[in-house]
Amino acid sequence: MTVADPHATRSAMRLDVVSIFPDYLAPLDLSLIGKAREDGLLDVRVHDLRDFTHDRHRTVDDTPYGGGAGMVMKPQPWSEALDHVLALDNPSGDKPHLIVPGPGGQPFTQALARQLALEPWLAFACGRYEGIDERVYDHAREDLGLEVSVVSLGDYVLNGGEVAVLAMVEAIGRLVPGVIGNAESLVEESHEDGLLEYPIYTKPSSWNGREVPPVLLSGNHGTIAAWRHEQRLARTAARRPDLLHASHAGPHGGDLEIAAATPGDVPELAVLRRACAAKEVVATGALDTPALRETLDDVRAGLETGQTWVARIAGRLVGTVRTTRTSGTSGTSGTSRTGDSWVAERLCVAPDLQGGDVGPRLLEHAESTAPDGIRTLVLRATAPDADELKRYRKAGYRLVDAPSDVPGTVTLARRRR
Ligand code: JCK
Repeated sequence: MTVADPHATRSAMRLDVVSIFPDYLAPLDLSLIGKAREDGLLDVRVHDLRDFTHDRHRTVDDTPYGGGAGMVMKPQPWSEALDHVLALDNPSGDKPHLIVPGPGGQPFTQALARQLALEPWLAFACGRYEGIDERVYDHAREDLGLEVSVVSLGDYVLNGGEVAVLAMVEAIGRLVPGVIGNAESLVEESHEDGLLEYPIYTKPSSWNGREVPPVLLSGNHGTIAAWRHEQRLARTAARRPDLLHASHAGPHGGDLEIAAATPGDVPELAVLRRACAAKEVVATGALDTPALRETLDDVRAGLETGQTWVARIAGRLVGTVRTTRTSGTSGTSGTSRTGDSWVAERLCVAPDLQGGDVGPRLLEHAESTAPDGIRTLVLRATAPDADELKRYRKAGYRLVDAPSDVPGTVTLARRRR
């Protein structure tokens, strides 16, 4: 007799793991993940890389070309192991997303776990020694057509990929529908606001002379919620100050105050500029972005040319823009005068506040400082993404076909009434 399966809409997520220490992955038989395998929600298969060697010593490593410490994993066993994984119970020729743990990979985060939990099939390649011959990655991508991601568990050095795979499979597996019985626990997690958890207590209310904080016994849910929020803020400030920003100060972080930059603003300004430069590097792939090499002295010197404006909320520097006047000319001869224009450039907003009103308010301020008689407002932007261009359009700016002195920079303009 068949029983209605509440999870019948999704077939088991398949997870293949290749390692020279398959026993290292034995914990995947236990606890929540082991139960999910029994329930048919996860289909985990562990493979021994040495089964794909052909010599008497089952060799998987060799010395590195170019010299250096340690040994490197040979490509051949990996190639055969991947062929085996791809052929196993796979009549329709589906392809897994190949995850290779490595100390130099993209960080494994809850956001990445959430993305990977949507995949039907993941394969994990556990390296050892100094890692795997680079050609295995190229072969998997280019010849096998796999998506390959090198992923790091964190900024410390392990001896191999196995522990990282245990952590990743646990983090990903618990996000697969049905693996965690209580769906509420997951709903709560998706309301993340970037603060650490509040402290938790259970019975007895007095233990070894230690009391549960009385507020938790008060039955006053409003007071309890406020106390828990305070605890989260205090903990985050103590343990993870990097997670704390102005948006946590409360619903009204304070008013936006715009002022002319002074030498005292230089250090904060340099940090903000660097955050924006890093985003440009990612967008353009230009590793030589000058803004990334800007020193404190450069930022200080920049205050002398044109006018730099800074925006603060509750004391925190959240944005900046620079305004200058240029003599406007047009035409290839460069002689026909069209009147001076007012240029706003190096508009930069703290990454966590982009898309809000800091950018528009700064731009509005920059425009309001344009002298009378200026007819053209120019906005220079470096490698704007589609969202930014949309915001500039909304502010009345249109892309103009003007030669740009800085590569990657685009020029937008609007007429002033
Ligand atoms: C996979 C082999 C060992 C040890 C060389 C690394 C500067 C290279 C990881 N978060 C993480 N830390 N470590 C790993 C990880 C380590 C691995 C393998 C994952 C395969 N090793 C190893 C030292 C080096 N140094 C830093 C040079 C590899 C994950 N995920």
